[in-house]
Amino acid sequence: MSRSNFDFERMLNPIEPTTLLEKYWEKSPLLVARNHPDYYSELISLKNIDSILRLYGPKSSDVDLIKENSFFSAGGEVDFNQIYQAYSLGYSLVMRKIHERWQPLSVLHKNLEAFLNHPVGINLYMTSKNSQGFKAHFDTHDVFILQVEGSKQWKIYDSPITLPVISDLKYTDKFINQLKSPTAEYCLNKGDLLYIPRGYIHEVYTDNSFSVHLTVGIHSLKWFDLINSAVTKLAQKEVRFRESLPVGFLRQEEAEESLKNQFQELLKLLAEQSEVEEAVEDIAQGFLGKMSPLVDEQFYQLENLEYLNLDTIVKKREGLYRIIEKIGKIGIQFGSKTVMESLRSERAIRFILEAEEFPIKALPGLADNGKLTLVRRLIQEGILKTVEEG
Ligand SMILES: O=C(O)CCC(=O)C(=O)O
Ligand SMILES: [Fe+2]
Repeated sequence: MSRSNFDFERMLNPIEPTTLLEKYWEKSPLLVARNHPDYYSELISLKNIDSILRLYGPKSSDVDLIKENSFFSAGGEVDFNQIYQAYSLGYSLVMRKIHERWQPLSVLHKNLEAFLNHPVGINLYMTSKNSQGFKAHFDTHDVFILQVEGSKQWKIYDSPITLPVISDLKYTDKFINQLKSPTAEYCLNKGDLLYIPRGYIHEVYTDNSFSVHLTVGIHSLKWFDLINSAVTKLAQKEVRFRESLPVGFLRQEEAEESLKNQFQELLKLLAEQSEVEEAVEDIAQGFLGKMSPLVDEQFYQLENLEYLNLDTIVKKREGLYRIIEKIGKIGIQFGSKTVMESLRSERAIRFILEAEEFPIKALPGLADNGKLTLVRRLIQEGILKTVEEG
């Protein structure tokens, strides 16, 4: 596998993905101190930040300036002319969904979603020295912190709720008021990584250095999401799930017993009749349908289609792919897009899903013309792209 872009494995290195998943995932924080300041420099560096800011437009709800929990433009969007002034007053700059604007982060983002099969969001935090953006808090998504410039101090406390959900955020103040001493204190230096499972309270600040880090948030799909999908799908077929609760069900004591009985019956029906494949499909469509757009070179690809020949080398764009099988057809789903082909292309499609990069002539099962037609179509759909030599 080419090392020219970041994926889950390279982001974690030298920790193996399996070690992270078996020992730390949803369980406990992990610091990877690398002593390799430039480890993440290909992803983004200090000099890139101004030009990326411009890609957000003059005002954006994805950009904020925060100092000890107060927003610089309370109630409004940040005026970009004020950003440098606010920063020098100690406000942290937060740039959300930066992967939608910056190609190396878009590639990391798509590689992570392809590996994890969970929605990912990447935000950037920049803080001047001796400052604090957010006060102590916990998040309801797991985070990987990638320190890209300077350093930041992290105090980590216990997790007051195991694997909290968004509605648990209302308890934040209560937990912060009862805070005991931290269980770990780390100085994250340039090139280091920190994993924090959702729920662990953390408090973050700079001392004598400024800091830029990326927060890679994993907004994982949960078992209750899958079960919700299963119920919703079954309700489309089974009218009993669509009937109203009995009129007056809150006040009639006698209704209580029959409510309980009917609830149990419906749960039994759910267990017997719901199809896990259907529920998974429902959840997959919701997730894939929201995949972020291509950020590089599609116009270049379109305008060079006529130069394709059998020796041209192509590869899949980074991201999550699924094979779609329907009667008499086979297809590829990439994001919200599904490209269906006749079964004549089955071997070629399966080959493409497995392959890294390949010359067009290597496609199995099709005549030369068919190979070129298929590749042209997949380039137009933003699935394949050409690999430039050299
Ligand atoms: O750096 C900060 O101010 C807060 C960062 C944080 O809490 C996070 O990335 O989850
Ligand atoms: Fe946080």
